[in-house]
Amino acid sequence: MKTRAAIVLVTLLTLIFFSCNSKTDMPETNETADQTFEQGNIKITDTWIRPGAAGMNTAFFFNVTNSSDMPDTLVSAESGIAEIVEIHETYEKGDDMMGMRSVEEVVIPANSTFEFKPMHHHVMLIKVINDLKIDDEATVNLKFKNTGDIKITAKVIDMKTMKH
Ligand SMILES: [Cu+2]
Repeated sequence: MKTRAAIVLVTLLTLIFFSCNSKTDMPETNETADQTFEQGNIKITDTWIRPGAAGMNTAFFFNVTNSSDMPDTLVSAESGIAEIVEIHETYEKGDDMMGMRSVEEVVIPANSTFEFKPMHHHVMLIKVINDLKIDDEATVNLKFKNTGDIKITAKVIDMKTMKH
């Protein structure tokens, strides 16, 4: 009887172990990559790219934290994944219509975090070279007036299933 109970127990524990284990082995799709890119007083986090088909437009999003007592300015973004890369802002066109347009630069105030997010500022990827599919990764170079270049990588994520 005792042996049987022990066997049942071992089987149960094994099952629990493997079911827990398979959870942690699941690919981290649909989550923002927890990567941080830091240089000087500038930290880039929450990088992600919206999926896009070759020849079409999509966008790149991220947060910038400036821990300096001085403002810094994002002056350009460069990447080989699109024919044209621009810094964009979203604005109200009137009649409840939203539009977007390119801006020369974006000032990141001192001691603050600035979010590049959908319906706000973003980096526009115009005429994507290859399909950008979920879980693909791409490199983007962000150029700041004071801090210089910060090379980051971003994952392609489906916005609809994002956790935040
Ligand atoms: Cu845009």
